[in-house]
Amino acid sequence: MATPLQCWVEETARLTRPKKIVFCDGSDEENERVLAEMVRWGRSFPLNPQTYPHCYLHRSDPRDVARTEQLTFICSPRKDDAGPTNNWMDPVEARKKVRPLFQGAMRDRTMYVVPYLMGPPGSRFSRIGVEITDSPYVVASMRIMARIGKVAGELLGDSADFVPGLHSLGDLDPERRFILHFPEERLIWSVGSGYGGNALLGKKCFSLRIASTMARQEGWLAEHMMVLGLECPDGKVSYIAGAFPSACGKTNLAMMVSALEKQGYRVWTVGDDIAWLKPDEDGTLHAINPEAGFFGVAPGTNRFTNANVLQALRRNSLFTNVGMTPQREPWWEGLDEKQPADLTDWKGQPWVSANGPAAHPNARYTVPARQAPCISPNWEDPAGVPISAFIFGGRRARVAPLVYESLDWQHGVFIGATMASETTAAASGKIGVTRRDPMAMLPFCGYNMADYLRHWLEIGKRIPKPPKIFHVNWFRRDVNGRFLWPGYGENVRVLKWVVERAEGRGDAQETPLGFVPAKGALTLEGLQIKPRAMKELLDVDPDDWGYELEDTKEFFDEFGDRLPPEIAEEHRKLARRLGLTVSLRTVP
Ligand code: GTP
Ligand code: SPV
Ligand code: MN
Repeated sequence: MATPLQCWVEETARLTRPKKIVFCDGSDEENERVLAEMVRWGRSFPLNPQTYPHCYLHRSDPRDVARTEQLTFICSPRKDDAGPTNNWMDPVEARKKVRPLFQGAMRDRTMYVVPYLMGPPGSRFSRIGVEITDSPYVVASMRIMARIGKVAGELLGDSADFVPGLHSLGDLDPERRFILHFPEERLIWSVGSGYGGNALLGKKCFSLRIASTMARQEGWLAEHMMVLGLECPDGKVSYIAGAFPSACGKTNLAMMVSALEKQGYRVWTVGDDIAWLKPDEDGTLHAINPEAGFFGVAPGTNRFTNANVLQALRRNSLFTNVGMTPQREPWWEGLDEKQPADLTDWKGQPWVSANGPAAHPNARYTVPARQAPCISPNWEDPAGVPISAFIFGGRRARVAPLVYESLDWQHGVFIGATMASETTAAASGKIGVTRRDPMAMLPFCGYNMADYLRHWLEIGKRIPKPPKIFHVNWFRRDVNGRFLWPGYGENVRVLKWVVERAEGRGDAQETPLGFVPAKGALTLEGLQIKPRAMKELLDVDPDDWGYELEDTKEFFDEFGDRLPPEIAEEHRKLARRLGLTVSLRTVP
């Protein structure tokens, strides 16, 4: 009897007509063959074998350099179940429309069958997926980002309990590109893109969009969050999970070199992009990082902003859409102060300033997590790590203070629900436009965002010791457009206060938004920052917040009466605390 996996593979082969099928075992020998095939495709090259052993540069199609949210769909039978913030396609229509794009799509290609495990082996959190793909670059990337091959295949056995994801590069034309999710069937179809979150199906497609629907049914959370441990001078490590939209600082925060290291504060990385969280018997919420690698934004990464990752990516790493030096080393804007001579740009042309930056703004490195010097000794703990605090943060030039703490869980969920951020190069489209992005999940929630907020409210009731919820903003600017806060390793000062507050210590002052650090409560020694800047960083401007209340009202009104009444209640309470009158339509 054929197993469910074999049946699906055969059916897919009949549809896509590959010249060969490879079942990936995840071995080193196999990896060498995949890398060789990747190089044969002509868009990938080995880098300097002395300084970057086992590293490759990959240049994706210039039309295929970021997630394409406008081509990403949730295909639940009812449009309302996808909700107003998702693109929706009827599942029957979706199949009819996209199936032809897979027909014969692998004719001259090898079809790789990649079983993978999201989460550490032996964990109750972990889940199995299988990606079928015709891209050797995707296989090589999946090998870094997830636990692929035997480890997953053996766990799966004859079971049907896996999330199938079918991926083909197609012809890479955005006109024929679709990233489809069928939450009811727990199925993913992706065609026409070879890039990141569009093509590495274990990442956003499974671990967020499909997993969020599983989590809702099963009583847990699948979140776009980094997870770090802050070690304090007494040796105790407290874990913080943080949701920030794409390219808003998760990786840099999770891997920071603490500015307070001499005082005994150190950061350990558990994950940089995705967290799966479950209530634990000990009464807290525990988190794992389902991934095994980091797919991080390269530009801006340097020995001051993220020395840990620079050290990690000197071997066994992939670089996508970065520039290259004559020594065949990867290069990107912000790596070092001086631009080297004779660079090759991300498109493979000799770099000239008229053509823009040498590295694409969304150029990325793909590096095994275990290579990071800051990796937490508990990062693969099957039980996960207990979370003391959540932080929500966006990229906001104005409005949001450096840090504030919610009054309680319900208010904290409201703070997450009202997150907003300026758009970045991680997704195609305009950059720098402020958009509402609840819990940094706008592009990643696999179901109606109103139901998602309800799920968050419910989960809180079921955890005896829920994490405290905070909001941060590293990106506030002064009137001249300069960042007020130095960011990066200095962010540890804020984390220190967060942990103190989570433990019931730390001085705070109440504002209409919640608690902000009291004067002197943030450790600022060794930091050159003017008291005026600190004041500006923590300022709550009633005009800005009046506008904010209007904007959130408009956003929430889209959900009609599906919006949890608690959210409307918090909106009303905030307006009252600010002395303003704005109320949601849904409020009776
Ligand atoms: P995704 O991988 O897209 O989910 O992004 P991310 O949230 O992990 O963002 P990442 O840490 O890669 O940061 C993205 C950009 O923000 C980089 O260009 C960083 O240099 C910049 N950045 C990160 N942290 C800070 C900070 O504290 N202050 C400032 N000013 N910039 C930051
Ligand atoms: C993001 O855009 O949030 C990423 C990169 O982490 S991608 O994998 O392309 O989604
Ligand atoms: Mn991300």
